[in-house]
Amino acid sequence: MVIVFSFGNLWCGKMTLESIRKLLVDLAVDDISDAVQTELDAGTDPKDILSALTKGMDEVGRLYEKMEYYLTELILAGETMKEAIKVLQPRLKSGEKGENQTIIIATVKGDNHDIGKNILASMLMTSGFNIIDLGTNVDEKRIVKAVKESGAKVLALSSLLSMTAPEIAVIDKALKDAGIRKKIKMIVGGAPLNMELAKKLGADDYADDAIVGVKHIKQLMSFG
Ligand code: B12
Repeated sequence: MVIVFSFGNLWCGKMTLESIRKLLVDLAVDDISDAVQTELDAGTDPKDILSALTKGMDEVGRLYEKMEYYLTELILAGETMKEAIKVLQPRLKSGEKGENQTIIIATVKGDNHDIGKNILASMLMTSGFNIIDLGTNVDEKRIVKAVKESGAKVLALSSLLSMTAPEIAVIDKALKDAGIRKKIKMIVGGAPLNMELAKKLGADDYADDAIVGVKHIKQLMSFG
């Protein structure tokens, strides 16, 4: 009897996470918050909900590539994700404390995607870090200025477009030219990147999601 009950729960949990992924793909901007809240109330791990939402976004990206979705759908997907994140964000804690260290975060020049960056920023905030969020479409001059003025130990950059990934190398060079590259560790993330490319572009580290990103940033913080 107990076994049947547990299987039932497991099945239901998977079904509702699947329905959250589907609500995102269906661009259900008015229904997603309630669905996320219901899932949280049922005790589902917020990280699993984030993962279901991200899978939904990946599917939207695929539909866009296949030209079944267009820019309007991408925009609506962004709005739907933001509604979901409003409910989810306060529950996305990463556990350990960041002892008030400062991190600069930005999306690189030419890129206006900010959902992933904002998730990372709020997870870092709930971990006790001071966050200087420079926003999107940020050029190397603003980054150099912020590094000089803040004394931050980590620079976290987001790039979602293949076209804008080379901006990471531009920022690396600008920091070197300003003589401050060794003062800061640079971690990057976003769909077109991987560890190998990140290193080629001059970054110190890469993470493929915000949860792993927070862990890596804590490791980077312990440098000399
Ligand atoms: C929503 C969306 C949009 C929205 C963005 C809304 C917003 N405010 O951000 C809008 C409609 C504005 C948009 C516009 C465009 N988009 Co768009 N978009 C997407 C979509 C569907 C989802 C992105 C997203 O928010 N994902 C959810 C979040 C949670 O995931 P994430 O950003 O990847 O972040 C996670 C990790 O990557 C990581 N992470 C992210 N940053 C960082 C940083 C660090 C330091 C670390 C450690 C981790 C980390 O942690 C996050 C959470 O776990 C993607 C497809 C996809 N699957 O990525 C296409 C996608 C990125 N877009 C694409 C394109 C082509 C465009 C446009 C050029 C379309 C156009 N014709 O105009 C424009 C570009 C505008 C510009 N200059 O920036 C392409 C890019 C292709 C490429 N390889 O270059 C994609 C991949 C779609 C596709 N498959 O073709 N887009």
